[in-house]
Amino acid sequence: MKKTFGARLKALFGIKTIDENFFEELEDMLIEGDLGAATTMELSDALRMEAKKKKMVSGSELQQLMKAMLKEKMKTYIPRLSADDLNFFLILGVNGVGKTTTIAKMATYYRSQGNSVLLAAGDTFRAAAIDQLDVHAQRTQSRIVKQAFQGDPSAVLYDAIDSAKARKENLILADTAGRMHNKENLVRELKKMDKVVSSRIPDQKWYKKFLVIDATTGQNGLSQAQMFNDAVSLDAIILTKYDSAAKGGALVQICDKLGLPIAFVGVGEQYEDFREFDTDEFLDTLLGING
Ligand SMILES: Nc1nc2c(ncn2[C@@H]2O[C@H](COP(=O)(O)OP(=O)(O)O)[C@@H](O)[C@H]2O)c(=O)[nH]1
Ligand SMILES: [Mg+2]
Repeated sequence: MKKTFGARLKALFGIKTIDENFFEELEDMLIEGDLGAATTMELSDALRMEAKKKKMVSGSELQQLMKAMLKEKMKTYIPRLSADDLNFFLILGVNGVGKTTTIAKMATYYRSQGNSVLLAAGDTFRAAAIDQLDVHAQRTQSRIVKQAFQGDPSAVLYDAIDSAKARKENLILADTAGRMHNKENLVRELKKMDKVVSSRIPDQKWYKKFLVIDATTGQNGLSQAQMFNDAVSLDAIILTKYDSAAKGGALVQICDKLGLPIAFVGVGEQYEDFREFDTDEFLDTLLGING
């Protein structure tokens, strides 16, 4: 079996001699691990300096230094809800990344904290998407607001806000389509939804936009984040499928380049396979520390 990224880094940091070969191998590995050229060079330059400054430097010292540097680039944001105001979470991301599954997990998570959750079926692009959310609504005992297939997603969100206000529910989790006939349509639709929600939600402070990123996607995650961030200005990232990914280096780049924090991580297909993001845990796994 092919070794995971963390296991390979661990093996590299375990070698006795820290020489130029070591740094070259490290750079290749970081590039392969989706950390991107800029972050890779910044890290390897800093580690080289450290190795030069001290005469004897161990691999594990460099590994810890690298973790500290990456930690500075990563922020977490664990969203707490207002009990008295209406909170609105717009869940965005390309097709298949795990948006709908994540909504069901979030519904379970926030419901267990005593919130009343309403799901909004904003993915009207695929007929099956509405049924899928319906099933999750039943299983998580959440109410759902939906319209017919191919309806206007912004109208669904609008209705959901009115409905939640009337029922005094305090959290709306809105599903969205990750795909349209073309990118221009998608961006237009995203901006329209954002405008509708902004104008209808009583307090902007409680409106948050999350981008779902599939950990198995690699480098492409950065361009996805850039596209959505340009369209609607994101608040945080949710990483999914971290159970099946050997690496999550693209996340470091997203945090570094766009300055976005990470909220949650999905680690399986069950509702309980959902964690608040923990930077130390993530970096220890990524870098093969304590692995
Ligand atoms: N292993 C694993 N699978 C996941 C995770 N999150 C979602 N999935 C699966 O990914 C597939 C697509 O999920 P879905 O929520 O429909 O994606 P959407 O198109 O973005 O709404 C489904 O088969 C999910 O079960 C996760 O954290 N781990
Ligand atoms: Mg979906």
